[in-house]
Amino acid sequence: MLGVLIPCVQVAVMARMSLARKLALGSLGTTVVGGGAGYVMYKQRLKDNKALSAEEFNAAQSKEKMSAALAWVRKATADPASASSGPGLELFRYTTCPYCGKAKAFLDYYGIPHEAIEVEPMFKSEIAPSQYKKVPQMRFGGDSGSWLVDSDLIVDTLAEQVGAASQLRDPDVQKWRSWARESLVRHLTININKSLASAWQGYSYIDAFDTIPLANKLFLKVVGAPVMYMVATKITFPKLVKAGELKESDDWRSVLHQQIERYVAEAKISSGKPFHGGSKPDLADLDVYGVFQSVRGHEIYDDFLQNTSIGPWMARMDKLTGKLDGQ
Ligand SMILES: N[C@@H](CCC(=O)N[C@@H](CS)C(=O)NCC(=O)O)C(=O)O
Repeated sequence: MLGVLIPCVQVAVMARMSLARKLALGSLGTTVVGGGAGYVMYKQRLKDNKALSAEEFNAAQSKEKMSAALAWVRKATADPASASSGPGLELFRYTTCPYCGKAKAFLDYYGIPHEAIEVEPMFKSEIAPSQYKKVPQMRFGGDSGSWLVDSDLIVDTLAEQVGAASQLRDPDVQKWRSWARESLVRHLTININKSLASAWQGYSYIDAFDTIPLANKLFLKVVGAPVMYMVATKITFPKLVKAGELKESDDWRSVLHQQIERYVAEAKISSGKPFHGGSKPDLADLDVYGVFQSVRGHEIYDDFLQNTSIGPWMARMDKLTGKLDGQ
């Protein structure tokens, strides 16, 4: 609320100033107020989000319901015609969440029928019935159904059902999965939130969702963009420096390009192999692709398609996950 009210005050004060001063003061005011209010909320959310682990939550689900749901996943992938009589699978996600992208890429690639439900990030009412507070979350069987949460636990559990279990023990697949989840997510985060304008653009995706009220959309941008800017520059960036993945003086965009080229080179995609997995994508390809999808539509996505050699792989992945069919 505070973050929405104060910009209205700013507008009145700024009416007499030059355009340049208005812009400078406006963005400073939005950063300070939105960022300040948002940072308090952010700290509280971190606490709430940690209250229950994904493992504890998954373990508390009905074993019978879960094994029936997993049997349906096995049947649906082996015999797609049988899938319509299933329990109904919902994937609760934020479009811009890289972990949600991993779960979505898996479901799309294996053709597991599901409904993707956009969670409104401020109040998260869509996942209110669940005690676990982060996304992605999967629910089989509607209101009285059972939940499976956390992208790695979702992919690992479903991989066992679709004949990809051996990949979970392949060190090279696991190496790239953890690169996607840790390095790639962080490099994208700092690049996307490098400036307030870029962080704001990162929130523009919500404009496409009629389910999210206008006031929430504005609130999310005014509060969310400065928070993401602060998190990226004050938390994520120092973590990357500490991990030796970036130097203080480096250009963040060039380092992102180098990271992407590492995947292309080491997965041998540049030397004619279509995927890390060979002729078909494996779990490494799916996780990497899923993380990339969280920034699809942002300027950065077009930038790395143009300025690295990931493009042909991305196009092949788009085709196999049905992205080109408008999903
Ligand atoms: N380890 C989890 C991480 C999930 C996660 O951090 N999701 C973020 C969105 S990208 C989230 O839900 N944050 C809590 C919030 O928005 O309140 C996974 O892989 O699923």
